[in-house]
Amino acid sequence: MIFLKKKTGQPFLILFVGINGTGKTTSLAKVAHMLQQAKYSVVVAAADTFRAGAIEQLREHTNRLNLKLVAQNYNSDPAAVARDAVLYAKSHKMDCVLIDTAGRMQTSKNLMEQIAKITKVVNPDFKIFVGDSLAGNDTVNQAREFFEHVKFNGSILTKSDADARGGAALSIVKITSTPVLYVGVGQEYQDLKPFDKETFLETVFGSLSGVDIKEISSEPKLTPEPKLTPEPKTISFVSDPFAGITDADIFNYSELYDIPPPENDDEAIKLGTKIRDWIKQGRPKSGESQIDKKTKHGESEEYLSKNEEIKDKKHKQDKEEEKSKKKRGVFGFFKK
Ligand SMILES: Nc1nc2c(ncn2[C@@H]2O[C@H](COP(=O)(O)OP(=O)(O)O)[C@@H](O)[C@H]2O)c(=O)[nH]1
Ligand SMILES: [Mg+2]
Repeated sequence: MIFLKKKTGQPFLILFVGINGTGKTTSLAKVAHMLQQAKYSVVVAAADTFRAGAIEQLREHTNRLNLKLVAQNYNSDPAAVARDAVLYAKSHKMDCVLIDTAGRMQTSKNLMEQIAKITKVVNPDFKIFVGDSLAGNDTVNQAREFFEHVKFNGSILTKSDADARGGAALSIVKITSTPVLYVGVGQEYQDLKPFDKETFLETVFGSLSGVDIKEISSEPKLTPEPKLTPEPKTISFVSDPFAGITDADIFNYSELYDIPPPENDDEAIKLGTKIRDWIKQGRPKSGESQIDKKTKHGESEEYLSKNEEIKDKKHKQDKEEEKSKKKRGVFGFFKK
């Protein structure tokens, strides 16, 4: 990108945003160092004219890195500082301008307006949100707010060298649909690493080196994924056809309709289904369902009783067949 812009003879402008203390200034210096290593010329704009010491801190970095710093006094207009830096870069045919900004103002509205003004005046090519990976959800909320006002292109997560799990990265990427570009891993200039998915996943979910491989291979199903998807109902059903049905209901239903214990899984599953239906219908006693049917369909009593007779016959037959297999408690045998 910088290379393409360089071809046009214009400097490439990068704006750094984020709240105080997250590591904006440090990250800017690291990026400056990285660009220098890649043989790009860099100008730095001290557009944080609000925080005491901010200009001196930046000057220390630019002195060490031997870079040009464009600065004015405290409380001067940051957009003017940024514009000065851009003019300097143009007149000196420099490749990049890195713009540091304030991280806190009287109110967050002031801050957002100030950044919006800088953006309007110099029109940066690239905007980077700097977030502290230690601050977790706070960082996510900051990213959300900054993104609303400054549609940044990507972020740098700092302090990943400390004991941070870094889950914030996931949320920021999701909320803003912009990538995490680099992570800060220390206070030296070279402590800026390209964001690496593998390393990141390892940081968030733990290192594989600490995991006992034997344990995993003996229980291959213990991967986190299946845990996330709810078990399909049929599986729990097969392991217990009476899941969700109380012993009392099984007992009452069996008494009411004189059902013997099931002989096999198939029978048990069928019985379980019947009991569930029976419960769903409000546990009607043998007679109740008739009345229901009658009022529903307006069928004659005669027809119903006839119908019931047939059913009854069949039921009796079934009963005879299964009488010999009579009850063995509430199907305790089923558990293999
Ligand atoms: N350990 C560690 N410290 C960092 C990192 N980035 C910044 N810092 C420290 O965080 C503090 C605040 O950084 P600074 O750049 O001044 O934050 P700013 O207010 O956003 O400009 C300083 O003490 C930095 O040295 C990092 O990646 N790792
Ligand atoms: Mg700063």
